[in-house]
Amino acid sequence: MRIADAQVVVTSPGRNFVTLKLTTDEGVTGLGDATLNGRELAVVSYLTDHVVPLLTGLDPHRIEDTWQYLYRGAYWRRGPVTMAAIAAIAAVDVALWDIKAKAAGLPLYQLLGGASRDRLATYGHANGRDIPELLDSVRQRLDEGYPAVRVQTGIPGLKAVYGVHTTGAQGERVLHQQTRPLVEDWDTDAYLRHTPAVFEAVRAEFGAGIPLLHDAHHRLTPIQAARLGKDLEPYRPFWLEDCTPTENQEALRLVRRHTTTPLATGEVFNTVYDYQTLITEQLIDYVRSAVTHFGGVTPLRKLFDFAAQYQIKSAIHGPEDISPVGMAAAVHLGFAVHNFGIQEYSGHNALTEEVFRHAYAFTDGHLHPGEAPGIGVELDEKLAAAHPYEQTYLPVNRLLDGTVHDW
Ligand code: GCO
Ligand code: MG
Repeated sequence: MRIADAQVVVTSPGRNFVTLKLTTDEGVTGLGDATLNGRELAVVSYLTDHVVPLLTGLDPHRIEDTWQYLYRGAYWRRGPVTMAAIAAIAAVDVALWDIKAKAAGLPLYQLLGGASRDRLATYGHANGRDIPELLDSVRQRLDEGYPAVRVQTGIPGLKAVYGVHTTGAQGERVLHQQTRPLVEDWDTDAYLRHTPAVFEAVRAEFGAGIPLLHDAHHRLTPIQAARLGKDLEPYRPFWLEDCTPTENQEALRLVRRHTTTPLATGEVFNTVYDYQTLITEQLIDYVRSAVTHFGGVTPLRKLFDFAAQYQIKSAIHGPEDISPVGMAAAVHLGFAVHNFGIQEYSGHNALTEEVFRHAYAFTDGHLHPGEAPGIGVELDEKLAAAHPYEQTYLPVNRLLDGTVHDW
């Protein structure tokens, strides 16, 4: 079997998604997600200009070899090019796994060692502009069956904060035609004072049993993160995510010295090297990389195996900007690895679910990959074409004095 055709499909059924479709000379197709939120077209260019021309004629069964060919063969790695390339390589990798599993007539998880569990526990997003609104949102997630909930609120005195939007199904931002990023504001001191009160209110309302998560979205210094971890300890959070800007792995040494609050990080990482200190020194408890942004199933599987030696678990990034193709790959991988921790899951809007029909199912707060061969996703290309790319950006963040801050 040989790869006969490679197509890059860009569609925006509510937000932008980039999908690679490979077709073999035997008519087997494979899909891969290459979506990089707010920088989609850089990946499209990397794929169409530099990857697609190399793919035709290759043996689709040679997944490891093709991955190394695209990663090592590019010479430039882990840097400015990788930002686009790693999503492009991920798309090729997942499309090849999809083809291999379809050719075998098996769901992908069977090729990854088979099921290690019956279903995947997820967490959903609860958010509110203030605490009462957050409590309503937590109740809604629990009514939907989510076994765990991430809690984010607005902060008194600030107009717009990460994780608190009112437009989408789980409060996600629905972005339309922006030529410039929105500007949000930030005050770390107000946040550090407010967040323990948020946890106290949620525990008072819903009791001690529900796993509660929180995402600090890279905004704190190590000592601020240490303070927050300590202040949250009485409420026993499931984790504190991305407490400091993640490029600096050493920062978590300081946080770890001060708190037993579990730590999760890695959604912006691209390679195992980004995790080296964090894993070998056991500075985190969960690795957050997505299949799409870590170069595919092949390297993410290796990362999970590496993390497992240090009792660190998986927690694959699963916001709405991971397409159903990327989500399907995550669900198959999570189903197969031993050290699965939890899966973030926000679902997608109805139109996206029509563009990408998928075999994975979300029932009672848990995901199952389904038994369709491959990753189990079908792309409706006509419907995708009816919803073309829209320019959008993630917001930027400024302190109250105007200084640019981490978003
Ligand atoms: C999460 C993430 C997302 C990111 C988004 C960026 O934990 O789900 O932090 O909300 O901000 O994926 O594109
Ligand atoms: Mg996050």
